[in-house]
Amino acid sequence: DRAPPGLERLGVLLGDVLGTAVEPPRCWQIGPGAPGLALDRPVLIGIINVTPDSFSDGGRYSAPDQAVARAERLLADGARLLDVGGESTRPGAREVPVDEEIGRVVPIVEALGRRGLGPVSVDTRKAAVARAALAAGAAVVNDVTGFAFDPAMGAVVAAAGAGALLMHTRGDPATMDDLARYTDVTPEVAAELRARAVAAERSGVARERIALDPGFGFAKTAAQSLRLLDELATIVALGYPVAVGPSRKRFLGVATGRPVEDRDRATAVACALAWERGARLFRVHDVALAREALELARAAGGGGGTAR
Ligand code: HH2
Repeated sequence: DRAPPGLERLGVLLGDVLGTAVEPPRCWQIGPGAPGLALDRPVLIGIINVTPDSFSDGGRYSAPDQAVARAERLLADGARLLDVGGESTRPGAREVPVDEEIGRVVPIVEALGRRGLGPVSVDTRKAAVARAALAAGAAVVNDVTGFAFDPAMGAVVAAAGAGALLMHTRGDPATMDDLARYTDVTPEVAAELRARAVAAERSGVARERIALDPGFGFAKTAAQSLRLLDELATIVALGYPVAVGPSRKRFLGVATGRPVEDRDRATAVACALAWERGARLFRVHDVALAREALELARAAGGGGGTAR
């Protein structure tokens, strides 16, 4: 249900030249084996952090039975993808050795698969972790470095025929705060994200399996994240499905004065604003609340994502 690749590329080029939006993709192909995710309604991505140190929910879902209960709840609330992460990527976080990360993530992916819970994405920047999680049944690799951290990532995802969620950041958790320097944040993030998408395609990942995420809070100040949220249509105009991950992040605290444990309402509003600007995928902790806000945004008819 998409235009042929050549035509689509021409559309993106024309969109760039004329400053207008291209026909947005209707489906994000993930896989193998998992049906594509239709984008005519919001795709809620429920977060399952199996890390001891994530900034808002560290250590709560590390045992397989806890993660399974969490997954059942997220799916009942309306999640259409479950994002399992074994390494915290917040500023200053410690890098987790590959074997330790595999030991955290793979038993959870297997436990979810045994119970038919999914589809599952694995939140990792390491190709060895992605390979193990994909072999265990994951359908998507969600990489906060957009496949920049590990040069083998593109080939691993391409070989598996999996979906690729490419997020924008700069540097690593130790350096990213210092790299939040932009003349004009949105076009720079758009250009860097497009380069990541092109690199992924060159390593063999099919275009229709790629989704992009501006990476709120990653190598961005609060003001820059807010600006990117407002100008999200520029990212949407690249022609890929767009995901956002505002959940409980500091920029919401700066805007509302709320502490991290009281940011789910602001998260839901941020999702609705992002929907209006053309985002279709929403990575959140509180799926039920975000879904309600997104149902209203969709019913109100916004969401064209027209670039300004
Ligand atoms: N944010 C986080 C982790 N992964 N993936 C995508 N695609 N987009 C995001 O915005 C994103 C992400 C950070 O949030 P969280 O998982 O809650 O915390 P931690 O990194 O401490 O595990």
